[in-house]
Amino acid sequence: VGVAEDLETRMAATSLDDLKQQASRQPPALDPMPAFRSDGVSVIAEVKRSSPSEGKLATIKDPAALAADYAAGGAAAISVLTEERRFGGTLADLRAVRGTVDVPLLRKDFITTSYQLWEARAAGADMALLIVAALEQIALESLIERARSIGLTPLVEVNDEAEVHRAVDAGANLIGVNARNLKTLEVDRGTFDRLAPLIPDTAVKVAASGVRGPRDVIDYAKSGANVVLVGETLVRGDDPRATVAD
Ligand code: IGP
Repeated sequence: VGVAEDLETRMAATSLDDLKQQASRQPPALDPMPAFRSDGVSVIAEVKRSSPSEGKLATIKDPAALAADYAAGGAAAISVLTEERRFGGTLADLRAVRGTVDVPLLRKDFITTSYQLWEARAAGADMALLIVAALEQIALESLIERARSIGLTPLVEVNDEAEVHRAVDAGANLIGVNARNLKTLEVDRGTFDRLAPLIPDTAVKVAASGVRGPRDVIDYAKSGANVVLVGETLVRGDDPRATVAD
């Protein structure tokens, strides 16, 4: 659909060599894993303008200022949606956030090519999202490897049991359970409880989506989440800094 056209447009405008050049001018990528493995639950706070299920979530005039509030509130990492059509994000948002905060940054997008991984690194990302449901197993494996070779930490997202096995087989060590089914867009917070026991303890477990407040964070942590990823509740909240700190 539109997403593929957007990628083609960018590929026509910026060569892979140019991206590699830009990436080489970035400071080395940050490793989020030590913070994620530390005691207690870490928060990845997300810069999210819109969603397919809710439409526009908030008017984010300055993504960098929002990200600075997240970092001040204690976010261990920040996720930036860069998908334009459905989420209203851009790589410019990611670059703006990179210019402002020094916590690890996740590029949140539908990544299917190594070009997009280079785009992520060139824009200053430290992590890249890989969605199992959107990738053949061979592609998943090669994108995990490619991400690591670029210095990016891949966050591998799953939504059912078979996808957990695919993620583990592909060598993922940072696995996100998305409570929202990307096909139906429905949120089922029980998904994490069901899938977490299938994830080996050598991997970091991320619970993503549907967090309404501190209670849900505590529940996810009790079910074994090392990290929770929160978008909508933070961008809608009037004090994102205090909300992350909570
Ligand atoms: C954040 P929420 O319910 O807190 O806004 O969810 C995040 O989990 C969600 O944005 C997300 C997502 C994705 C978006 C999870 N996986 C894949 C786009 C693509």
